[in-house]
Amino acid sequence: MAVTAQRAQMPNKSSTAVPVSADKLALPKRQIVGMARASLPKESRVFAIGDVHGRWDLLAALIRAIDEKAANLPLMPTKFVILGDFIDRGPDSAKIMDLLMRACQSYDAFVVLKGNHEASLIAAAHGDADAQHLWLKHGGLATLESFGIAPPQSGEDRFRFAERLQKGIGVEALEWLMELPTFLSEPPFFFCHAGVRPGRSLHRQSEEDLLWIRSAFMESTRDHGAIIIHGHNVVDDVEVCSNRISLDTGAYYTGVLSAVMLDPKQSFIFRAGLKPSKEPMLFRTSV
Ligand SMILES: [Mn+2]
Repeated sequence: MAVTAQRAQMPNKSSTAVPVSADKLALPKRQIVGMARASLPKESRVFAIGDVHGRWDLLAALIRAIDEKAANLPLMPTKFVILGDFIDRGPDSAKIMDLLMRACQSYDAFVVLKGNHEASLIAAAHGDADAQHLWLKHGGLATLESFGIAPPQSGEDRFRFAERLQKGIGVEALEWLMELPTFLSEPPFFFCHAGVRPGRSLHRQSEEDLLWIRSAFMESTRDHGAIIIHGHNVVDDVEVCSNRISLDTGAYYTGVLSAVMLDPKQSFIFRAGLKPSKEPMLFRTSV
């Protein structure tokens, strides 16, 4: 599968679909370094949502924006992908986890990927002392609070805390978290939480890299064999590059949650939490 980069093209002003220029968005042009000269092989559409981190308010607003957009589009098979890290930091992890679990159980087309925060919670619930320490330090306390679980008590054994965590979150939800996939391959796109190890086949990536990789992936300009749609590495604004689209706009502290719609003909970026003047941005996925 060939993915060829080309110079960035701003939307054609005669387009019927929200022709917004990068200037109007105050989006630095350097962020759009290339376009994906590729499209989904058949009539299908994918929406991918970046790191939610406990922000129910932003997730609800983003889903509303997607819903409004989708109502005006031609019908075609559609998938929704949550790119992981939907828990921690923000206040509503329990509510979000419940919503996503039910959506997954009800719709095959709704895919939730595992992020490093979900992996940390799983390890913490299995009594891993280091994971418990790191998870609580990096937003896990907010998740505990959302479930009504008390933080570790002084002198509390790590296994005792793990047991309380398991009970508080519930076996069903914990098993669901453990079984979350780490990637979704929809050529010419490949969805995962953090990114991929450059130079390694997409089907031989380690879970460690898919969930945690940072600069080795973010700084790579090589063709990975698919365009990687990911979160994890916070960017000032959605980055559309020739080999990846970065969707983690730091929702928890910036108040901006981002998503992308990938369609055979054209694609949109959605942002929830911005002022109304910032409209969805259009870019092309096929030429
Ligand atoms: Mn992450």
